[in-house]
Amino acid sequence: MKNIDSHSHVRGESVYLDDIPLVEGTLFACVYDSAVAHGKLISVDTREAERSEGVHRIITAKDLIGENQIGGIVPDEPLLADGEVHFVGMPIAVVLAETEELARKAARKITAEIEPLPIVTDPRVAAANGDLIVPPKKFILGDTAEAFEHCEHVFEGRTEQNGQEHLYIETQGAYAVPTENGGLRVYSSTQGPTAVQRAVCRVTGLPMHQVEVDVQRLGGGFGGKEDQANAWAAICAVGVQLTKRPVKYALHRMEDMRMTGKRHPYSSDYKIGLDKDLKIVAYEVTFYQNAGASADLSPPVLERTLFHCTNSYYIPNVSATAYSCRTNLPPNTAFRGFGGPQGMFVIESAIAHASEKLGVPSSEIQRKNLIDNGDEFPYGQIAESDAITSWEQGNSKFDFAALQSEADNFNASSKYFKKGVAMMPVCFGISFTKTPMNQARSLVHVYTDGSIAVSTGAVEMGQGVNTKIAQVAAKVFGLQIEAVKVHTTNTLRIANTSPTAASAAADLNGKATQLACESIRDRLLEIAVPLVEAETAEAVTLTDGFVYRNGERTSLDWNTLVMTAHLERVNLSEHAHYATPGINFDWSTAKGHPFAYHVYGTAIVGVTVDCLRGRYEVDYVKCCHDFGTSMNTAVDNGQIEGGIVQGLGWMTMEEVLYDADGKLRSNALSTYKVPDIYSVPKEITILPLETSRENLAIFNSKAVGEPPLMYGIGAYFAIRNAIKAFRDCSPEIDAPFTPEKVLMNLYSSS
Ligand code: MTE
Ligand code: LUZ
Ligand code: MOS
Repeated sequence: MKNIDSHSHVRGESVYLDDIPLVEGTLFACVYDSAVAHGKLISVDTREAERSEGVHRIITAKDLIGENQIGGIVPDEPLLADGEVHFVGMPIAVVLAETEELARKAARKITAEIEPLPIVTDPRVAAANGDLIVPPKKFILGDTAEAFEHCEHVFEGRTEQNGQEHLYIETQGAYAVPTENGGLRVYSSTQGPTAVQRAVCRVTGLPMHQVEVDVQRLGGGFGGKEDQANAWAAICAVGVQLTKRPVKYALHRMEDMRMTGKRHPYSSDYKIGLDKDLKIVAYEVTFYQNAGASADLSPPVLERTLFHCTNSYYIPNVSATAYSCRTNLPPNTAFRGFGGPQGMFVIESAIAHASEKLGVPSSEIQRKNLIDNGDEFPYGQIAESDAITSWEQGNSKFDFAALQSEADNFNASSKYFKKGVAMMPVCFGISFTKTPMNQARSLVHVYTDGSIAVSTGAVEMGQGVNTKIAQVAAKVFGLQIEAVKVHTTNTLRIANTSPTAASAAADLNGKATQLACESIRDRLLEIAVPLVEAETAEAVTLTDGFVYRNGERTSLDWNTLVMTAHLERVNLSEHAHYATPGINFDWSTAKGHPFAYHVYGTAIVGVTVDCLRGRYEVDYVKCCHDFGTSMNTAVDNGQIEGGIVQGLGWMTMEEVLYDADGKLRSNALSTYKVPDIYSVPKEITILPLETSRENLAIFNSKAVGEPPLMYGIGAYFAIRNAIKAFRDCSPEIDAPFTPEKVLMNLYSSS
């Protein structure tokens, strides 16, 4: 089963924001943003820009009719700077002009007088200043103080990890069109149509029923459009409100890189205690999250760091503390894994540290501590674990020991090329950690020609959710997928959506679609019973476009059944709601059962380091991954491959660089390197974990969007192992492992 978008993608016919035909009279927006990371905004001079060719209007904070606020969790983010600027790239004014070029030209003529204030870019400095976004969060299990006293081995250390640019191929953007009586239709490249609707309503003062948000698909989001699509839609909406003309703004790549937030960098301290059998008895960790200038999604990202701070391991005594630190950088935001990867990186670092000091392979410590059924996570949920099975099945297929000795043999005879291998287990919780967000709706129409239209709250961003939704409807009605069309994500058809995030879109929206389709199917079957002379409704089913009675095909086909039902005035539409059952979390005790289930997997990553140049290649990533029962292996394998490569990029070559003035230096693709076709692993092998466990996923098909990214962490430690094979050293743990850093570690004397 192919992705239903594959043909239109290949032909270039898929519609993205920039492909939407423009309405006559459309104005183009361009933001004038701060060149200073922190300062008092004394004045903005727009006079020359106003006289610039084609300029229709310039907007600053004082022009807003609604609230100058887009902070969703903490109200700390003005749409346009007012009185102060907090980061380089913060929007100050908006030019509206007749063409895109003229808008950009005019924006360059704006100037601002800014009185500099001290700039903080380091989260530890922010924490020392007491500048936190929210109060610190803590997870505690057992008693670490007591446990450390009885540990045979205790190791302490510090790790650094950098951010990551989302680099969705389609940049951020929106197009807002006026509708009658002061309403708005907003096309947005967003993962969260309702989030956009709320932000638009807040800055315009309109009620939500006046604002329609429509999303066809995204050219990638990766979390970067969960919250940060809001600003551009809000800017366009304000433009429409003030000019009564349609307004479009699609960011240029460098604007996008400069003005939007990224994955959160973290600086962390750890203390790990093991007993003589290499069991991890105690783990203490403190995370300093670099949140940037406003909260955005930093608090829930910070929480997920805590949820995943022990990765796939059971540790009986844990004390984890997390600080969200306010700095003068663009607000950092959701990025595939949502803080989980950052938590996992630190425990893997602590294990690597212990392994080095004890002279035992990391894999031995990892294996001894994998979480088992019935073990408790630090947040109180009891594991239904496949950590051990994924490790064992992966190992019996790929044979870590053999791969390790292959590397050792190679290293023994190679002076300037060294191989390194690492294992990387992953355990990722599926559900929004904020329980109320785990709900979705689906609207299904069966038309009188038998064709089916489905609308849900899920946004297609390349991950194939529309294909899965279409598969759900086709399966329930016993039809081919061609009978189903999945329509745009639209707030008029589906209200109050959670963003497409947390890897849960197919589960939540698929389940809602299943419920809607089943209701219509049951009504149709009731009509079918007398027509096929069946005894009961249970005796009839829908398969291959026909009604079956007691498992045998009848002459009643789908189209006839649908038309007959319509003539009998049966409702052929349904709007269903799904809410994940059985989940909860209580922050007053920091305990609960937040996740519908966990996704497990184990990867083995092998690299070769060129020890003259510091360059490296990833030879293979071999993983045993828990799909449950995949609905679509082509889509799911694509998610795994993409996730792995994105994770490798974060851990190895992608380096977000801000200077001390808070200015982004890696501000274009010439200075920010992402994996290309030459740097992807030479081999990716995916072994589906065989498990028969029931779960809450759609048709038992587990969420796959985010978990594979964390296999990429294995590459960091594989490179580190290769360096250690070159010379006896203890490289500090500071990701990403760029070739420059590798080279320094190969030769520097420290
Ligand atoms: N795959 C593609 N091609 N493009 C994307 O933007 N986003 C990832 C993942 N895979 C993304 C992707 C992220 S961050 C998430 S949360 C999930 O897809 C969201 O979709 P799902 O819930 O349908 O898995
Ligand atoms: N977004 C969110 C997420 O709002 N809550 C989450 O728990 C989450 N998890 C992963 C990715 N996005
Ligand atoms: Mo993904 S970070 O949940 O958008």
